[in-house]
This record gives sequence, C-alpha cells and structure tokens, in this order.
Amino acid sequence: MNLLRIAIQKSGRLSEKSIELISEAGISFNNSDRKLLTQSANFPIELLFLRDDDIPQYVADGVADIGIVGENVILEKKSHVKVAEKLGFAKCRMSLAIPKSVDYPGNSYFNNKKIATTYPRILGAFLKENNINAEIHEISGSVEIAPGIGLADGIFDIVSSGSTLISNGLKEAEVVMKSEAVIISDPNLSKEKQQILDKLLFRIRAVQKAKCNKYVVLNAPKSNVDKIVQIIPGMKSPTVVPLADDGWVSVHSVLKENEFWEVIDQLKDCGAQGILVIPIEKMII
Ligand code: PRT
Ligand code: ZN
Repeated sequence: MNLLRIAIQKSGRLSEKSIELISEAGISFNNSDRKLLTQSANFPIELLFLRDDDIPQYVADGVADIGIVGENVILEKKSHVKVAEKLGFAKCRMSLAIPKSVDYPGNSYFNNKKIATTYPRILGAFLKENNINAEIHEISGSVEIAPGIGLADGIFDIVSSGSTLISNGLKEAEVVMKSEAVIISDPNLSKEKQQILDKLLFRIRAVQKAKCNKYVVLNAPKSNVDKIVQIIPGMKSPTVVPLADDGWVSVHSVLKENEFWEVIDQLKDCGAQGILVIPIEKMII
C-alpha cells in the first residue's frame, strides 16, 4: 500500500503545532514509545520525526514525501522542494540587529562590519542584493550575545517578540524576511502520493478555515431581519428561524472572527439580543 511519509520536527517550536494539525485532520497515530517512524491507524500516512534542519533535504531527496518546517530553514538550505501550504504558526522574522546605543543610518551601516549568524546563506543573499560589503561570522548558537562579547558588530537572527534582543542590549535594524511554518513536498510525488497529499490538504484547509470563522446565533425583531442579513451575510445566506414569540426571529450565520467585533455595534443597533458566538470545528465550503 502507498503511504505518504511526512517529516515533522522531533522536538522544538514546531513539534506541538505540527502534531495538533495532523490530529485535527482526523489522523490518529500512537507515538507513546517515541519511535522515529510511526504509522497512522486510519490514514495512509507515516510520520518521521527529525531535526528541523534536516527536513528540507529529506523531502528534496524523496526520503520523506512531505514535511512541516519554517520558511527560513527552506531558504537557508536552498533545497529543491515545493511549498504546498502555509500554516500560519511559528511566525517570526529574520532581522539584522545592532547594539541599541548605535544611531542606525540605514543598511550602509553594515559596510565593513562583522555580522554573526546561524543563517549565512540568507544573510549573504541580502548583503549581495543590497551591495553591502560585510563579513559574515557563522556561529552555531547564542548569536545574540556576539556583539556584547566583541565577536561581531551586529547579528542576523530570528526575532519573534523582540525580548531576546532587548535583554541583550540590541535593537532590530532591518527585517530581511518573514517566516511561518509551511508544508513542503517533494516536487516529484507519484500520482498516488499526490492524491493522499490532496486529501490531507483538503482536511487541513477545512480546519484552518473553521479556526478563523465563528458561528453566530442571535435573536432579533422580525422587522429588522433584512438589515441584519446585510450585516452578517454568512456562507450563502443566514438561516432565519421563527421564535415562539411572534415578531421575533433567531438568525444563524457564519462570520470571520475579526469581523465580529466590527459589526457587533451595528447588530445591537438593529435590536439584536442574546448573541452567541460559537467555535466551528471544521468548515467545508
Ligand atoms: O532541534 P531542532 O534543530 O529541530 O530545532 P531548532 O532549535 O533549530 O529550532 P526551534 O525549535 O527553536 O525553531 C523552529 C522554527 O520555529 C524556526 O526555524 C522558526 O521558523 C520558528 N520560530 C518562530 C522561531 C522563533 N519563532 C523564535 N523566536 N525560532 C527561533 N526563535 C528563537 C530565536 O532564535 C531567538 O533566539 O527565539 C529567540 C527570539 O525570540 P523573541 O521572542 O525573544 O524575539
Ligand atoms: Zn534546527
């Protein structure tokens, strides 16, 4: 039988969310014995647990068919893989940072400077593109301490909240790229494996879509239904159900979570009451 092999991070910032994504897609597996390779009991997929740095190459070589990894790692490894889906988690940026006491004049500042990083290729491409002649000092970790100990004038590293920079007396000078977790695939998947991947993506998209939408139920005076339907048009059109109290109806609709707060006052102005906002588990349009 054809199995799609997915490489996911063994332990780290991507692990928990990757497992959660697979579980929410209804794929069950047992990894209590922490095996390197484990097969799902109810979907033609097997999970391979790796360090994130190894994932792009394993997928490019066809040892794994697909993988979940940060865009930053794909770019640094320059592996020949296809991005099948953006996943919206592990969001971060890759930035150049300098001591906070420095008055930053723009990227020409980095000319003839030494920059410490674990991402020499992405940094090298940025420097070349911007005609900056700087020395790249590749180190394997704790990049943020490099300026403080006199190893470099600046750093190039992942920034998320920015607190690591602050606590090391640094400030962000240039955002070079943004990154998030993505599903990558071997560009030469067999037809059978591509079909399994399509099935998996269909499920993942249904879960992702559901997460940013809410099911809204409210009571409203019958006379204002038309106005309310305009405000919350739903997937096709809202469900309007009569209430026992003639003159009142219950309106059911689907709304993007971020839009909800924008329309709440308009709904209240139309006499809406008893507004319930309910999470949706899966959404197939
Ligand atoms: O062991 P393995 O090699 O598998 O994992 P790893 O240690 O190389 O990677 P891991 O688990 O730390 O990160 C995996 C991926 O998560 C990265 O490749 C990014 O795509 C993404 N990601 C998202 C981050 C961060 N946010 C992040 N904040 N990766 C690292 N950081 C680190 C950063 O290096 C810096 O030291 O957090 C610090 C900055 O965080 P703030 O919040 O203080 O700005
Ligand atoms: Zn890593």
